[in-house]
Amino acid sequence: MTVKKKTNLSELKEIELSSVENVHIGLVVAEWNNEVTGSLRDGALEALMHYGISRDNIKEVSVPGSFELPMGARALLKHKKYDAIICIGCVIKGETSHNEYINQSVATGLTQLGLTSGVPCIFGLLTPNNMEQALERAGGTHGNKGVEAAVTALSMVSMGQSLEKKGKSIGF
Ligand code: RBF
Repeated sequence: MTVKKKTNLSELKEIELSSVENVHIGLVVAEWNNEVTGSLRDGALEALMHYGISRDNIKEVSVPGSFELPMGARALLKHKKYDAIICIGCVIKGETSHNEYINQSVATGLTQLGLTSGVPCIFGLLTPNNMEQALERAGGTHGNKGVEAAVTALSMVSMGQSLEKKGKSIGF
């Protein structure tokens, strides 16, 4: 299934970024439900480029499933090069409770990585009840959550930059 409704990038909020040419973003994409994660990835890439991030400054890696997203993020963090890491996955609720374990561990893992590294690790994980709900959020009637993940990543980079500037101005 192709992306049904594209998010209108021109309607995205303004984000103040200094030296945008020096901003590096890591993107970790889970292969499970790749019809969905592929659309989320495309949305994230389009949004990043809308804000002026060069394609050369975006490093993309794929991991087998969403459970591996924190490990993918950690592998990128080791390079100490990225200003934010966007993690994209889709865990569809099934007949068993696997989804609860995966979703919880991704949330905990990304929270820990972000807090310990100081690099925002963005939770771009869809947790729908079925494929229909997933597609609605991957370019369908509920927009594209990959775009939102990219906006969140750059908003956090901007927040970090603004604090650095303030620090300098008062002489620390
Ligand atoms: N990974 C996903 O990204 N989305 C899923 O919907 C998903 N469903 C799974 C269901 C079961 C029963 C299992 C065992 C794994 C599932 N995975 C899913 C894969 C998981 O994220 C991980 O790759 C594997 O468990 C190996 O660590």
